[in-house]
Amino acid sequence: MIDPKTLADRFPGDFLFGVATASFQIEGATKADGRKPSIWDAFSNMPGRVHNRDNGDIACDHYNRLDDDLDLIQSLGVQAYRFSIAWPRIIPEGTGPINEKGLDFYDRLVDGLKARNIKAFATLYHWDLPLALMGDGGWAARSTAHAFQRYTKTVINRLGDRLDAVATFNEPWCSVWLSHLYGIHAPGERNMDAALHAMHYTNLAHGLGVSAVREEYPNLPVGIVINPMHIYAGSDSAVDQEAGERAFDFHNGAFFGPIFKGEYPERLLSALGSRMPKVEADDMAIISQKLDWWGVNYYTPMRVSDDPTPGAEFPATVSAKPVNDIKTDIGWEVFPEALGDLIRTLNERYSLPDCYITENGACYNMGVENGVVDDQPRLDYISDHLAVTADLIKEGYPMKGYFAWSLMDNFEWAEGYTMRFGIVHVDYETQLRTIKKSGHWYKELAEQFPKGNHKAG
Ligand code: IFM
Repeated sequence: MIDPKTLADRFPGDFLFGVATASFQIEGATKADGRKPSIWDAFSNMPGRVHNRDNGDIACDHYNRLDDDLDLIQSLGVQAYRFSIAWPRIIPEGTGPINEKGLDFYDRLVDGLKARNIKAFATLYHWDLPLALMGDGGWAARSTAHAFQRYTKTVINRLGDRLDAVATFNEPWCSVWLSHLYGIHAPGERNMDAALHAMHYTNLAHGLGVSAVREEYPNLPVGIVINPMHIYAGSDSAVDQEAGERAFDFHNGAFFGPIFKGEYPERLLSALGSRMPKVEADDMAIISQKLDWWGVNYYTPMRVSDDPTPGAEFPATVSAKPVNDIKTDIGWEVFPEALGDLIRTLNERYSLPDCYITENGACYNMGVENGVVDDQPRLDYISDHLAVTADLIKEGYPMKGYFAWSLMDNFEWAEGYTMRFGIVHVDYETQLRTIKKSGHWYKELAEQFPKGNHKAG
């Protein structure tokens, strides 16, 4: 275990330590104050989609416990809170009437953060698409990108004066590939053509969202949060190396290419371009507007080999064996070096702005014993990844902050409530919050900041 104060010495004094959550995962109150269903309400009500048929109806009941949860965040000594805004609370049908009560909730949230001197990092889309938009095709429809632009304008007009940063999307990889190709997340589609439409319209929505933010508050730092894969080829063979490049283009290039270079990767276009929707004349310019920052969500590396099956669909890869036997309770390989390799590779290939680690953390499911949650493996995971982050700062990469995923245990999507990522334990029967050992450790580190005189290294 790294001593938090020793680790703190490796970060600049203005480095931000924060905690992160997302609306659908914690809020509950899915029918309160005019909110209408999202695709995740529908998906979790369908048998066989979410473990145990868990849903977001109550979750952490954060909607009704806002002030106590803000006190909890403050008690962790952090400087920033990353949260997402639920589109179905703001424009419940996706298009049409605006729901003032939904905006009021986030007004209270942001004011509550300001009153506690905590920076507000908002994400506009963390997967809770208003269900009504599925009637037009959801993310496979161009009209959804325009609906997103109006939603963005509505939110920023109301909250933009008090936000410290805004992200358009959280993890487009998940809302595109995991949701439309692999069928694991809502809406559970398994179709490459649908996925390619979702890819382009998500990228377009991001660009339209950036324009909307800048029209309302030109000085509000705007960015996007991506979960890029650090891809290791399963062997040194030429076919596996080439498989690694294809995987890079598919998993990362599909988003980094248009956003940071104004173009889709060549390999992706030649394999799948004919199945993409029409790219209109201004689309790529809208998508590739310069960003103020970007967020990286990192948990585990991706290891791939060539898929030798004749006619295998792009990227034509299969999973290769993890090199580290240590896995978290959700089965993800622990490999902190990949975070460093990932940031180096992405900066080599794209010209990237300031970077925040907007999510990092680990799933361990130990419970409360005698009032204590001893989650030493999570503490080790976080401290090892922070050590890599400090190395990156020393090498000159513009790493500006770190948000632990997550503030508290919550609805882990298709895994329901069984998988726990919080640094605070939630008892879902009583809604009692208990700060875990990792949370106490993180507090000791975070409360060293801000410091005016820190030197990175
Ligand atoms: O819980 C999720 C979060 O919503 C997005 N990033 C990964 C986390 C862990 O799976």
